[in-house]
Amino acid sequence: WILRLLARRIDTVRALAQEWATRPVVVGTAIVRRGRLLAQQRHYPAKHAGRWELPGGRVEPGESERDAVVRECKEELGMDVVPTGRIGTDVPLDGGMLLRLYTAEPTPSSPEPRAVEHRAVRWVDTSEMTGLDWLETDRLLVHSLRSLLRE
Ligand code: 9L3
Ligand code: MG
Repeated sequence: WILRLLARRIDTVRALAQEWATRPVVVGTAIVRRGRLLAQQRHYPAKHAGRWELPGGRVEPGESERDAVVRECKEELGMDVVPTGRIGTDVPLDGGMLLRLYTAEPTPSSPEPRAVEHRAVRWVDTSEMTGLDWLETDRLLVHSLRSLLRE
């Protein structure tokens, strides 16, 4: 019976792991240049308007997370970026999604960021970063970015 009990436990853990692994992912992007982080201010929906976030969005079906980072930075900022790694931990979002943070560098020929769908974009240093009115989910992540920025 102990084996049967163990088998049932393992099934439960496997089901949970499966559920977690298939949660839709929203990628966020930490773009750092000359010791400053790029932040953008949301314009919509109303409940997020005026709050600051890291650029990014939903990964589309069949798309890799890194490709989503590149696509979202192009759509939202008009920038060309290269993802360089992952940082921080996954943060749960409404609707069962997960926010997953990537680091990225602008390509040498990338245009300057423009607020295409957003209210504003800004390169911030550590103290400006701390003072911004971040979305709660992003505020949890920006602490892990301090080491990337210049004091
Ligand atoms: N979200 C939170 N922080 C972020 C990003 C890029 C997204 N840094 C949340 C806001 C939305 C959801 O994820 O509820 C989907 O993002 P989007 O497609 O509206 O950018
Ligand atoms: Mg977005």
